[in-house]
Amino acid sequence: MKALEGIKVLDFTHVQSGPTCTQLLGWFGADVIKVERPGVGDATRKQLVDVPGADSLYFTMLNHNKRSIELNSKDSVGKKILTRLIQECDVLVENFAPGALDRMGFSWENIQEINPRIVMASIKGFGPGKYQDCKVYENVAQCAGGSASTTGFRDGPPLVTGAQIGDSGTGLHLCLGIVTALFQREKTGRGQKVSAAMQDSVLNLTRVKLRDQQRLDKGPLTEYSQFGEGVEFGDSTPRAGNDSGGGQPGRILKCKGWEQDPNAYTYFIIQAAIWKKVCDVIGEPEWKTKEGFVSPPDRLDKLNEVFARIEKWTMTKTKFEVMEICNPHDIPVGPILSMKEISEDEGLFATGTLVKVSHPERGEYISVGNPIKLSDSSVEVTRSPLLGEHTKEILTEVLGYSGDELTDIISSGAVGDVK
Ligand code: CAO
Repeated sequence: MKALEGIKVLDFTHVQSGPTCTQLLGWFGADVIKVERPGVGDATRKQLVDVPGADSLYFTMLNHNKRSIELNSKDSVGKKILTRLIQECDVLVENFAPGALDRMGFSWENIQEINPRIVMASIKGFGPGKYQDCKVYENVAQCAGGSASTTGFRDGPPLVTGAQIGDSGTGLHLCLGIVTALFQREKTGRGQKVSAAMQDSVLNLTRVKLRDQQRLDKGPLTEYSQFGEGVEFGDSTPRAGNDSGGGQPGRILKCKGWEQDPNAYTYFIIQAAIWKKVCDVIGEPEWKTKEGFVSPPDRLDKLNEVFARIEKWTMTKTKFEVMEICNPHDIPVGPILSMKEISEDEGLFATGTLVKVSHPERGEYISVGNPIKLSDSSVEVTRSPLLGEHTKEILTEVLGYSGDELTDIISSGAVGDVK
């Protein structure tokens, strides 16, 4: 038995943010029915194509454990089928541009009337307010949510991060909202509307920087390298390079081979508790007692010197050797792993965090499995559906259409080219 077994999800999502949410629901055992425009489907099917004629990795890696039905939701027959799906499903998830669902004739009010038990979950770029009508993509959310202004180096421009905190981050937030609403429905019998804005989700993930914004009103941020370097603070949280966010000085340092390998680096943190061990490991035992080096506040204006010395040591070791040497001393270090190294990591395959999936059009590929492990609800990652692969199955098995009615629906053109 899977945690969400019996829960039917009408998946009206596309691109990345919404599909990450419904993929999680699928992994937890829900029956996810992805509604796609006939003949077109989710735009990502044909974006960043690497195998001609096959669904792209962009699509396949975001749409595992789903069924696909082609349905024109602007056509009268399509609307009738969509209404039936809303009646049958427990959850409707969508991430259309603001107002798109209303324009189709399916406002939250109408949806509630059709099925008062349904949980309707929406992702938009912004919450209510002056930007509520904007279409939004990942990097816009990273910028508007405060992440970009606090990422990068002080003397460089704002930076976006490779982690898709705007899309996948919002999908995660929405997923939690949906499961919470289902839990509340157990008691009230009623569904509700769940909303997650990408700006809000990014801000939630960037909350330590809003913490620093308010601390700045009380004085300089002493744990930032900038303080030790004697550079004045402005009126907003600055970009902090690779400083650690929690007050313990940390940096990314070169390791052996950095001249050839762009990822031969390690993260290195010098927590107060392990400072003496760091001194021994790098060969500077006198720093343990040397004036100006003993306590963390003493060292704040010498962090560049300290890390330069540690780097002299890390450059004599590979990033993995640094880890092997430092771990037994509880010195927090972390190798900078490339995507190549990650995709070859047997340990990640063993836990199901990485999976190999077989696809009829593209063969075998690697994907990220469910990163959330439930001891009583195992996950089997199944391939993404082909466009409209389950149209007939959903019309007959889920909605109960048969005979002439089914024939009329299929010949109407509202459900694509049914095989
Ligand atoms: N049948 C008929 N019409 C359909 C359909 C179906 N099955 N599925 C979608 N459509 C229609 C929509 O109704 C809409 O029509 P109208 O513009 O006439 O109302 C149209 O297709 C396009 O939908 P869209 O505006 O959502 O798509 P877009 O490509 O123009 O915009 C995006 C994409 C992502 C910017 C926008 O959907 C958005 O802002 N979503 C919310 C924020 C979000 O999730 N962003 C993350 C995206 S991942 O980076």
